[in-house]
Amino acid sequence: MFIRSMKYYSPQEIEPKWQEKWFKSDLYKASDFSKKTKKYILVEFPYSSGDGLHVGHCRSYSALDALSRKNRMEGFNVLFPMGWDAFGLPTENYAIKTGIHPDEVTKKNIASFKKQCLRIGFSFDWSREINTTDPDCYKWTQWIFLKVFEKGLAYQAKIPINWCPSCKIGLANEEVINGECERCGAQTKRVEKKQWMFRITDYADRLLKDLDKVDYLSKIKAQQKNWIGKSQGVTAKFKLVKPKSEDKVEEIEIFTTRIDTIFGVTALVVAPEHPLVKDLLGNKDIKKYVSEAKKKSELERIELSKEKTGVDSGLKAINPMNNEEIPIWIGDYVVATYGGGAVMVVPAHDYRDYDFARKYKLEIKEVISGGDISKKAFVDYGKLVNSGKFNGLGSQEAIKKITEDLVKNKLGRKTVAYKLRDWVFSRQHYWGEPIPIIHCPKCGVVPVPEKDLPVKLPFVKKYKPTDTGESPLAAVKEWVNVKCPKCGGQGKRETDTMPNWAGSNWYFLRYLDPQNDKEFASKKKIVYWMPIDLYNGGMEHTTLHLLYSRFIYKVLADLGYVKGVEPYKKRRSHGMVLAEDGRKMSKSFGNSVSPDDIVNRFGADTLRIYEMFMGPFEQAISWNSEGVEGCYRFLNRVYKLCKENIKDQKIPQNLNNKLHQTIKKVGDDLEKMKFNTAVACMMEFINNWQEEYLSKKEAELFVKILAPFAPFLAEEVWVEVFKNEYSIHQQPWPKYDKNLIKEERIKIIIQVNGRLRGEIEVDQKEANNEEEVTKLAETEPKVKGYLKGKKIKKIIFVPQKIINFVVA
Ligand code: ANZ
Ligand code: ZN
Repeated sequence: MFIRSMKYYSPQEIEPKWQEKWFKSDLYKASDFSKKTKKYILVEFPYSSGDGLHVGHCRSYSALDALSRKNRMEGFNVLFPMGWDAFGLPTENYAIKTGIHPDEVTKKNIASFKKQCLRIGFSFDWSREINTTDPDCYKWTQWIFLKVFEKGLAYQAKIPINWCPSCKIGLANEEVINGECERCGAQTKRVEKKQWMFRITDYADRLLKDLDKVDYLSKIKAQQKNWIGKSQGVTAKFKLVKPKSEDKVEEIEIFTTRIDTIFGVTALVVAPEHPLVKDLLGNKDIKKYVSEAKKKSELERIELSKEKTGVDSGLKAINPMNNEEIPIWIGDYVVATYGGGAVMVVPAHDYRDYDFARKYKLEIKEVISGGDISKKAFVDYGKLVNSGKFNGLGSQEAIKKITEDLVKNKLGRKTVAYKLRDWVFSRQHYWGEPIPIIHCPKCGVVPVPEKDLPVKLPFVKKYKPTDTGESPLAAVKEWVNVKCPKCGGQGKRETDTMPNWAGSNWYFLRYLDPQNDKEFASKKKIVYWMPIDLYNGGMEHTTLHLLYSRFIYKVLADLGYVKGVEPYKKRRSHGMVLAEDGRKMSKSFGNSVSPDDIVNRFGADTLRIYEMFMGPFEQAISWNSEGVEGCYRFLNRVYKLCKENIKDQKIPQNLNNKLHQTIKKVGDDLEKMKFNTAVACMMEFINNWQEEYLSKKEAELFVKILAPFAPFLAEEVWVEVFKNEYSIHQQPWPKYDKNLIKEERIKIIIQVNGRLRGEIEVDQKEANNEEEVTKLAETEPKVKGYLKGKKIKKIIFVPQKIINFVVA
């Protein structure tokens, strides 16, 4: 009803028309090796789930599309590609539920995502579209696996995974809540499984250092640094008291960043997985404690707010600095895989240790002065006390001295610890890239020869996970049994598949040369296009995807396949789009907004403008229906003005100034990714235009800067209303007249006790700023005399007009 009442603007008529024409005329094709300056703008490709495009995707795509369009108009050779991340669990689960093959599900989902993208008019170069489940594409994902393997960075290891016996899948730590499967609520188990691992930890230092070479949002850099988690510290050895001759363990190595507190150690705590514990399982309490700990995920165990638990091992150790005997406990807040899996407990100076000591009545011994340890742990640096010959030293100095002592006596060494773990690279699922490895009883692990790639995923009827935890591929005998490429004997294929991250590790390289069947991309094209000038994606991908893909890029760089050592010059993130009720949009809350719905009712341009206008790009914002309608009204008015408020006459000076200021601000804001203020500025401009007329030439300038935001409407006006040649999106970006962008100066009257005593001129913005105006008015020579020696009792300020000092 709302739409029918609109006399002029009909997105339903104009949008399909231009969508088709743009697509047919390849308007947004990027050209390899063009002399123009290249710009590679990338948005994260979507996981092509059955839910379709989300308004969150549209926020990122609309904004980066606007920037791409503007850069094209400025004469850059812009590459703005799109593809589909399509392997993974959601599709597999959907297939299991419905009985439709994942391949079919994927094809259907991709078709509908693409249709949505086309409807919204994103200027992707569709000739470069990729799909990670296409064998021509995953051939190269497998090839990269082989390169990682050849470089010695892929290995197999038995590691514990979270296993849900009901879903029969391995879960990531994040998917286990209080020991239960997030999907079905069943108790999960920790089971050991042989997995493929990538040695990303070998690259930890470079992944950290090279952050200096890139321009990422500072919170993104901070998150990457935290995730890598580099800690400089000391490994110290604590000898066991009177080890029995058959005991294998004679000493315990602990990692600490606070060796200055070593005189305050009142216990050691080892992880339940520590080798020492194996020999103690005869004790019922210990056995019970260890098996309980195994149920918890790592994340739960280290959660700071959780109560710390432990059990006394009965063993004792000796403090290497003062030879005191201390008890050894077993506690699950100690992580097995970090710093040796054992800690020295200093209750007086560490929060976790403090809680632990309070609970189990361990001694709390102050060795750093400055706090009140009867109340809580004092964790800052300070002066040493109760520390023998080190008393009086500051923490930093003491760390140096004590470390030297330990090193000299072979009781310790300097250590760098990283939080980063090697990357588990296998999944026991069907819907992923097969790992290109053959196991041979004679030759062991044999890589599939490059000429035999891709190892195609076999078509099967049953892709449910198996009871044994093996991938469903294990049941496909004809596929599994294969000749060993080395000796020709009977071998078996690896049946694990790659994780969902595998395709997204390198997909941005495939866009450069998507049809190449000799290389993942030609070196010449890589040299021309890389690095990516701007990469936008969700904050939730900051630590995993971003880190993984940087790692793979470095491996490829070390092997000479790519240019530079960092794939992304600049990384930005958009905030989430929340539902109108402020919650996350979700099917179960029934509060989702569908982009299709908005396009049906208001058109794609309204959706785009609204998503850019809704708020600062990097902030999470709730959807607001009134805001959508407001944007629709804006576009209506633009259309109407373009038809009605055009006159061939000289444009009023004020309006002309405003126009050029708008051109400048919209351009600047786009570069700074301040999309919301760019839209606001155009809205303000049409308020001015509303009361006046523009010549067609001037109106065209405005329509050009609107084009990146509302490409359909702008094209319609450009071609059908102004009768110009197709297409507005190939017009040069307008230049503003420098002389016209100077802000008008505003006159402000200065009064003292209500009498006119002077005046000042200030910029438009300053004229609203009481503090600024007061400062200028007080120091105005003519006014100064009237204020001298007087006390200002009150200031009355009327923005843009008057300031009155009331004095006594
Ligand atoms: C004694 C101590 C005294 C510590 C003190 C801190 C303060 P970051 O900075 O995160 O590296 N730690 C060492 N290994 C651990 C493990 N496997 N699981 C759990 N905690 C472990 O933290 C280093 C600190 O974390 C180490 O320094 C150790 O506690 C603990 F007043 O040692 B500290
Ligand atoms: Zn063999």
